[in-house]
Amino acid sequence: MTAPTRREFAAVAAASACAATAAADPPAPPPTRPFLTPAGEFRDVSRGSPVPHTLRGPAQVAARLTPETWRLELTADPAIEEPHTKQPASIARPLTTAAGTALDLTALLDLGKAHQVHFLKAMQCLNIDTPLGQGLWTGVPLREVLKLAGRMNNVRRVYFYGFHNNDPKQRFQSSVDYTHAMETPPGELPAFLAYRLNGEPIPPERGGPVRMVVPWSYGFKSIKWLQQISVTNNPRNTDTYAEGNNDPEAVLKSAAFSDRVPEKLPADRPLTIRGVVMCGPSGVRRVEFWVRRVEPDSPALADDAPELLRAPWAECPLDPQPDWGSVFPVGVRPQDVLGFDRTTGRPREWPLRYSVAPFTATVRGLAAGRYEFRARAVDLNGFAQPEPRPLQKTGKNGILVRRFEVG
Ligand SMILES: Nc1nc2c(c(=O)[nH]1)N[C@H]1C(S)=C(S)[C@@H](COP(=O)(O)O)O[C@H]1N2
Ligand SMILES: [Mo]
Repeated sequence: MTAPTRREFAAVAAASACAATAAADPPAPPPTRPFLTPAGEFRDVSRGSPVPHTLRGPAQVAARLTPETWRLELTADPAIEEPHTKQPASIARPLTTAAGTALDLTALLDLGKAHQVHFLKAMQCLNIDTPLGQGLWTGVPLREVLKLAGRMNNVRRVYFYGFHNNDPKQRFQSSVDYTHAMETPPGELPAFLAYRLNGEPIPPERGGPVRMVVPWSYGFKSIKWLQQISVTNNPRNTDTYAEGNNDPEAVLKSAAFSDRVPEKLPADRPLTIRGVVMCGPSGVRRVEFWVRRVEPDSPALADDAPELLRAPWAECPLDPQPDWGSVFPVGVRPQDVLGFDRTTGRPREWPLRYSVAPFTATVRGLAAGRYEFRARAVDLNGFAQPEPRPLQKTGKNGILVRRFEVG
């Protein structure tokens, strides 16, 4: 899928409008993106008919998608599978609407008073070639919610899903294994139930009132309109995305994503091309770029073409870190955000894991002609994008090609 995002459209339109109205002036460089994407400007990936976030009024109330009506059920999956799985999962205190024990938003926010976490995460779809948006997400770790159920037995995975019109065929489901849910290693981010995005309640389009956020994974694990958690002794991953030939345990790949560029650029001044680099668990050593001269009939270059592998890739600087005090919403101090140092209020590593950081390439001295721009990330293991996982169904990290003409 290559349809431009709303912001990319705006940037390209602004640049070409400027060129058309003032021929003597260079096209304005695309505006620098805000570090946090406003909730309404994320690219939306929502299944369903009708899509749950379009429900209004009584339909929204009936779906329990308002803050007052929202409930979370936490139950044990009774399934067994002879001969190997003889005992079903069990929990001491199920939370169900039938028994009046389901968790409501007030109770979840109360849990947040003791256990709330904030962190930056860029949402990325495994099947779309650029990240969807980056947010400051606030909520309660999944492990704290699971503890409410008391003693558990025979639990190997945690399945979860959101509202989907009570039509099982429309259910969009995901999961994590028990260990990932409960044992967050130091410095790692927990899977959590988010109730705020950029300091505001999560709007329906982004999965509010409550959304699961699984920091290390692609978007399909971050279930919107969360309403059901079911612990299971089924050892299998039954994620909806597995049905689409995706690796349902893929973790985010480190990858650079360059922005679209205007089709025509001036010859007499440096060109500025921006983008963002996603930081997966393998980190980002550097971002590099390469500009290739092409003719109208030049064949496309594969990501592993010898010409590309031997090309003179140049280091592309990351932008300076933003002024954190002004990036975060009122009431969120940088030192309280996971991944930030408790005393200095600065990120402990940069780029921050599971978030995107902007980069800017400056290209000088291009003669009139046609070109392709590419940027790629090199991770801390020395792998240059798309290695070590060129298989795109394990993580979207193809090298984006931006074509333009100079002069
Ligand atoms: N309930 C539900 N959750 C969902 C989806 C969905 O269709 N239904 N889509 C998933 C996919 S595939 C992605 S990539 C992200 C997209 O998040 P966004 O729409 O907030 O950008 O949500 C995920 N969560
Ligand atoms: Mo997705």
